[in-house]
Amino acid sequence: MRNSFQEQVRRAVRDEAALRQALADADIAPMLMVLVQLTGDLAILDEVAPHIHGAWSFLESVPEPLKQRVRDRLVEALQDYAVADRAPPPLPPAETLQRMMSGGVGQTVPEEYIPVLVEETRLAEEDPRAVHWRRDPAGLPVGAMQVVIVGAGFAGLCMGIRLKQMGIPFTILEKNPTVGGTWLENRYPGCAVDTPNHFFSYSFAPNHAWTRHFSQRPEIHRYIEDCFERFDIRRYVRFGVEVTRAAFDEATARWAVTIRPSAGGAEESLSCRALVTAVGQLNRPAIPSIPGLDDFKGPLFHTARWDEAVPLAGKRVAMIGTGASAMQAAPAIAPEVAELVVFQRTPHWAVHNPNYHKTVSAGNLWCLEHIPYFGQWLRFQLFWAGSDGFHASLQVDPDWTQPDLSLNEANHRMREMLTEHVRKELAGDEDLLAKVIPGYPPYGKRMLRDNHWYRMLKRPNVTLETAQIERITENAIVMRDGRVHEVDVIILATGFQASKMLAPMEIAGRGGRTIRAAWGEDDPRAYLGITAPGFPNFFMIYGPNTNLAHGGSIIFHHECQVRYICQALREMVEEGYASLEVRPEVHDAYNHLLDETCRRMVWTHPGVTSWYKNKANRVTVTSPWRLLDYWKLTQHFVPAEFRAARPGEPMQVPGQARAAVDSAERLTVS
Ligand code: NA7
Repeated sequence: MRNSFQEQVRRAVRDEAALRQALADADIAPMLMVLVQLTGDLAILDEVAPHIHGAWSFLESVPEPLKQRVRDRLVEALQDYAVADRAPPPLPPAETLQRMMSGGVGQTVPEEYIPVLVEETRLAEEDPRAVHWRRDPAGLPVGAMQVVIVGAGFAGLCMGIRLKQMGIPFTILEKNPTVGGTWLENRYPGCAVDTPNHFFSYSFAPNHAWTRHFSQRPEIHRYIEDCFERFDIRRYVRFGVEVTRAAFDEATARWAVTIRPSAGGAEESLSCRALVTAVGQLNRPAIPSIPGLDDFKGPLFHTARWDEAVPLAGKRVAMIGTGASAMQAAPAIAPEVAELVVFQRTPHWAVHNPNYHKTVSAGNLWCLEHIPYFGQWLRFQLFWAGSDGFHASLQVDPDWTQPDLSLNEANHRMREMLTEHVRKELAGDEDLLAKVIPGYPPYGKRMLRDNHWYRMLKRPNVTLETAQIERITENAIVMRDGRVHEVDVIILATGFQASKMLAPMEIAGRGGRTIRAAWGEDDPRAYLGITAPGFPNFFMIYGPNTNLAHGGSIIFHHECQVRYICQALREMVEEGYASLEVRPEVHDAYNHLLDETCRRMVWTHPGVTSWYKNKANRVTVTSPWRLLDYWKLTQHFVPAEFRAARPGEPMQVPGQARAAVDSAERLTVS
């Protein structure tokens, strides 16, 4: 750590002109944090902080002379460290960190967040989420813990990296010919991430070279590929094989995983001690059951199965759906098509972010690469900008007087702010405004980022159709009111079968009971979204109720889940367990609490349908917890919440059995 710090400092000051040029062009808040960390000078923090009004870079109004002082002081501090060959500064105490963080984002960062922020940003340790053996692994049967991971996307890769670090043998099974998961499959024009990229990346593998704040698919896919190479995980992947079934054999306490080549061919069986699914929630496209869909003679495809061979230039194109995929794809193709008819069933809310289309400035790129802690502090800011800030505003106020439109005062203010943006974009087009403003509260469906959507709707070659589709013919979409849209191409931006989690795999646990039997068609449940009773040695990443809809990055959740699973596997190896299974009462208490919490939140609003919930209006996909709470819940694997068995022995609760573990209590315990 010391060496790399000094090396970095020396490199930073090698060319003072380059350093000064970069600082002049870089974000002031992370720069200020670095300065305070290097110097311990809280006076400059107090001077600058009042001019910072939020965590996004565009929310500061620091006067130029003050900015220049920060830059000059930082140059001096770096030079001082370089010349004196000083050791890196110690991590400031929690109180100082809280003061720094609060100043850096212009809001009070509560004390309880400090540990998760220090961990996420790696301010104290290079890789604080690595799971280490508590006993000498040389004397443990580590090699007997064979793990099969299903899926080579972000989640499967993270799991593979961690297992490799622990020396646990594993194989990743991937249905596609290469890595990337959802970032491989979704190739539609305009496909991009809507979580800021310097946070939407592994904490242990920051990428300082993102060219945009919200990168496009190819760059994200490249990052995944790079991580596969960097951590040498590709050689553990079997590509082009699909898992059809996995069955737990109680006699051997092992999973038999049936695979078949994606291209067709003979089935094969693999045996493993533990099975981890990393297949995502948005894996299987939802194809709408519109009468006549199969009669259409022109090209018709789903956004996640984009047909690059179909030229769209000069064509009349229909896009059905106005969710996140349509929001990105439609504005990307609108300029080249002859006509674009967008079929909206329900409008979505979309928020404007000035950084959404921007590239990362040259100054920021330079500082990320050269200045110690700059990347960590930038990550902190983005974490804060997009984490739990809106969580409180998504709770229903039972006394609120406009419950159809919003949930509470803060949510209503959000509604007004979002509406104001649309109004401005549509510049007086009241008809269009009436069509695109949702009747339900903000965040009822996934909050989208305005990808110049409203401007696109004003284009002369774009029509927003809000009537109901009746049927599709060989060359047209016919509306209920009899109007006909003749089109050449139909694009289905109709989303995914999110509630049908893990489908179409058949997962059979104890007694041959399948996960489908346990969950029904669309009612998945799990403890912490990770593990379910009746399914020993089985773990899910991005399982039930782990999607994030109030903020955050799904990669943060993946890392929480992977750490937890690694701890569970460590427990098995160190204690010599052949099987481990969550206690039903622990699972049930957790899900009861989860359902109660969801019931008070925006996603169960009666005026909204979304992929977050099932037909019975139960939220099955999305997490109701703050990022902080989920981090706490998954930080430590608790053996007493499980039953375990050594080979040939009956299942029992390890150690001192607790009568019941109260998830509510765990939620408040740090
Ligand atoms: P979404 O967000 O599920 O959106 C699907 C859209 O398709 C939505 O507007 C639906 O309208 C519409 N839809 C679905 N079925 C039909 C039928 N039968 N007729 C008309 N319109 C229909 O999927 P996306 O792919 O955009 O995004 C999924 C997630 O991927 C996204 O949130 C990110 O996390 C990444 P509805 O709103 O149901 O009335």
